[in-house]
Amino acid sequence: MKTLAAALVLFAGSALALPDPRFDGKPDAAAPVVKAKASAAAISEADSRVWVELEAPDKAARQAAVNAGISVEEVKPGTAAGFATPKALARAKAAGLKVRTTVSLRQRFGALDFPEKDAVYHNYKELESDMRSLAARAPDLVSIFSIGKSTLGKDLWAARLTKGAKGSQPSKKPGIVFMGTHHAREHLSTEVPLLLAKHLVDNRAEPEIARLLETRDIYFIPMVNPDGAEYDIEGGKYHMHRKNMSKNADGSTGVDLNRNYAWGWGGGGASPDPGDDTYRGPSAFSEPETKAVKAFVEARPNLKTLISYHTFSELILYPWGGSDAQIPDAKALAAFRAMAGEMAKMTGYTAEQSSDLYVATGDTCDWAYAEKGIFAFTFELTPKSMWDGGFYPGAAAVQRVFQANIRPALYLIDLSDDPLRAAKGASVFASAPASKSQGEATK
Ligand code: 0X9
Ligand code: ZN
Repeated sequence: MKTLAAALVLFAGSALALPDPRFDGKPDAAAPVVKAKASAAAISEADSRVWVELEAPDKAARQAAVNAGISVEEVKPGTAAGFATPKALARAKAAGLKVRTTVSLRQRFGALDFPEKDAVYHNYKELESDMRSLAARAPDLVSIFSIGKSTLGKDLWAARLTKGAKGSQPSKKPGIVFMGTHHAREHLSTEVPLLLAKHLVDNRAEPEIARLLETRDIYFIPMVNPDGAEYDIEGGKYHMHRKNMSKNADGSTGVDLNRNYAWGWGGGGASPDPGDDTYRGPSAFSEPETKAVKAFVEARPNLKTLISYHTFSELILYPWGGSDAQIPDAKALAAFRAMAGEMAKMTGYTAEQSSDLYVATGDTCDWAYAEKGIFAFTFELTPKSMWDGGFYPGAAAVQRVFQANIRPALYLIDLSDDPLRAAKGASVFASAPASKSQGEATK
C-alpha cells in the first residue's frame, strides 16, 4: 500500500505536494490506496472554490465544517476534506477549525488528462435512448415515463419494471425506487441504477428475478439532476458541479437537491448561503427536481423501500441524517440496521446512521422515511477516497461497482413486501441470518 506522501508525488506541481507531517514514509494502514491516475478534470478560471483539508479529530469538528458550508467529501482519522467557497472557508476558520491544506480546484485537478474511456458513462441523451431501448426490448415488462421537468426543462425519466402495470397505472404490489445523481458530479450513481434495470431485463428468466418482477413494482430514476449532470461534462471536461442549475437571487447557480427535501429543512448541515455547494434552496421543495420526486413518491403509496445512490466513500447510510437521534420505532430501527448491515457485507461498504457521517438536514431519505415510512438508504458508492478517483473514478469502475451492487438491490427488492422481516434474516438474497450481520452486531 502506498502512503499519501507517496501519492502526493503523483501530483507534482500541485500545492498538495508538500511534506505531510502525518506520514513518515512507512506503510500506513490508514492511508488510501493509490490505484491509478486520479480524476481528470478541467475547472473554469472563475471557479474560486478550494479543496480544503481540516483538522477534524471528532464528529463535532466535522459538523462545524459542514455547518460552515463546506461539502465534506472525505473523512479520515483526524481529518475531514471537501470543497469550500472562500466565504465558507472563512466561516470555518472563524469557527476555530484548523486548516491543514487548501488547494484551488485548478491546481488540484486542472492539470490531469481527460480519461478517454469515460465515454462509457451515459450523458442525458444516451440515458434516455438506453431507457427507451430497454422498454422496446421488453414491452411486457418495462415502461418509461417522465416524472416531471428539471429546472431547464428536461424530462426526468423513470423506468418501471413489473408485470401487469405500465407507466403511472396504480399497483398494489410492494414498490421500490432506485434513484441516482441528485448530485451532478456523481455520474457513477446514474450508471448503477441504469445497469440494474438492464440486469433485471437480461435475467428475467431466472426464477428468483422472475418472481421479483411478478410480485414487486420496481422503479428506476437514474438521473434526478440532468441539468447539473450535463453541465458537469460540458465541453468534454468535468466541472466538479454538485448542485442543480437554478439561478439564485444573488446570481450564483444551484441548489443542493439533497438539502432541499422538507424533513428538517433549514436546520443544521445545510447552508443558507446560495454560493455554497450545500445550499438548501429558498424553501423546502423549491426545486422542480425535488418537487417531481415528491409527487412521484406521493402518487405511489405502495413504495416501501428506496435507494438513493451517491458517490463516494463506500457507505450505506440510514436515517436519521438530519439529527443524531435514532429513529424512534425500535422494530424499524432493527430492520434498518439489519438491512444496512447485510448490504454492507455484500458490498464491503460500511453501514452507519447517516448522521454518524455528519448531520445534514433536508436529504431524500429522512423525508422518505419520516413522511412516508419508506425504508430509505443512501449508498455512497465507490471509490473510498478522492485519491482513488473521487467523483471521477474512470470507466473501469462502472462494471465493478455495478456488479457489487446487484445483490443488495435484489435483497432490498425482495424485502419490499415487509422490510421488518429483515431483522429475522428472511430473504433468499441474504448471505446469513441478519442476527449475525454487522447491523445487528452494533445494537
Ligand atoms: O452530503 C450528502 O448529501 C451525501 N454525501 S455526498 O458526498 N454524496 O454529497 C450524504 C448524505 C447523508 N445524509 C446525511 N448525513 N443527512
Ligand atoms: Zn451526493
